[in-house]
Amino acid sequence: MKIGITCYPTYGGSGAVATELGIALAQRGHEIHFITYQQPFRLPSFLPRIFFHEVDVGRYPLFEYPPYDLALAVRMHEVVLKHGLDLLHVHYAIPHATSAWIAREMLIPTRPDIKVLTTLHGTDITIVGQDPSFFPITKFSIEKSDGLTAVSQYLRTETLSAFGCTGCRIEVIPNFVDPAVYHRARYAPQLDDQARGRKVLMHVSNFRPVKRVRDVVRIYARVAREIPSVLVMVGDGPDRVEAEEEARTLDVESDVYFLGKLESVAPLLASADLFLLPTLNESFGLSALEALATGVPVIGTRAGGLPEVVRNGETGALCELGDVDGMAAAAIHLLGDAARWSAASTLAASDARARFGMDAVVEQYERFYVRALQNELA
Ligand code: GMT
Repeated sequence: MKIGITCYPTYGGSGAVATELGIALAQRGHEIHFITYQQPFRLPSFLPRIFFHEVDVGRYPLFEYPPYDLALAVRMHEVVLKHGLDLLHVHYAIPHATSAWIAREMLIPTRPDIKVLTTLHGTDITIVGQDPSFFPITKFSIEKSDGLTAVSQYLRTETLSAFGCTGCRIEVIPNFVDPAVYHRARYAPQLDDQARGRKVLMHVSNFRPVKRVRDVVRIYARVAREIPSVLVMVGDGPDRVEAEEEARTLDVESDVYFLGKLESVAPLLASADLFLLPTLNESFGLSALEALATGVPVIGTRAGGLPEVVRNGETGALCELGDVDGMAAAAIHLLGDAARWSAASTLAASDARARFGMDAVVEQYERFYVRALQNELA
């Protein structure tokens, strides 16, 4: 198949999933065309059967807000015609599903058969899509997609109830991990703290308010009172300053490392003992899955789709939002007993592979595409 993929190319779970899906599909013989405003961050510069088409928004003095969604629609239209794409698969509804709908309308005279498939990732439904300024266009665009997938059961249910789109058929195709990349034994230790007997707690995110990074530092500060440990914070975003301030206030500053954005987190995850995700909401929690696959148990909240990923009491522990004491106690319980930690770590890696292994999930997408092209999704 010839497949166009559009996503947010910067750091973030939806862009990571879309890019890795494209790479995996190309390895399976499909021709993949990324149509984005910048080269996706997880896409290497050259791979066979993968093409990158940059969306240039252009500048004109009249435009205080350059119309990216229109430029994207025009680029999609052009790439479909020039390369004979079979389908456009867009990740994150806003504005990608809308641009794809416009492109498909423009293609009616020449390529009436082109299909538009949308994967819902989370905040496109739970936050941005429900904002009054976007609600009607989000509902319209998802209803106009030829096929819809959501990354968790939670997100499917939330979409159906929030948008009341009774006619929408949404299939759940979960996020996935490449077991060869997220593999503990593959990497040499990246931090010398373990050698010095200190446990490594880790958090990876975009540091947006939804991630509750202050809580990450608070949990760590309680754990550090009982267990010699360090906290490694990977990523960057608006709440980084808050987290740094919290570390100073709680007097743990010297043991909290802020590493900023990294190209690849897999080697670092392999040095972690515990992953912290005390999030407000998470449609899935790709970062938690990547940790689990690397044998790192996850301590977090019972939020959104996270309970579909983390097996509470087995591969980690999930508490109520804001229950810093509960999450710290669960972390101490796991880290304080080597046999308990080891059982959780082993199960985390095998469960992540069994339920979210790359090959099986990519096959699900392939079957979804074939059914779309054969008009079997309606
Ligand atoms: O975090 C966001 O604002 C959007 C999005 C992204 O691009 O990272 O994250 C969502 O998609 C990920 C990939 O499917 C999920 O793993 C995240 O749970 C989800 N984030 C939220 O629901 C907050």
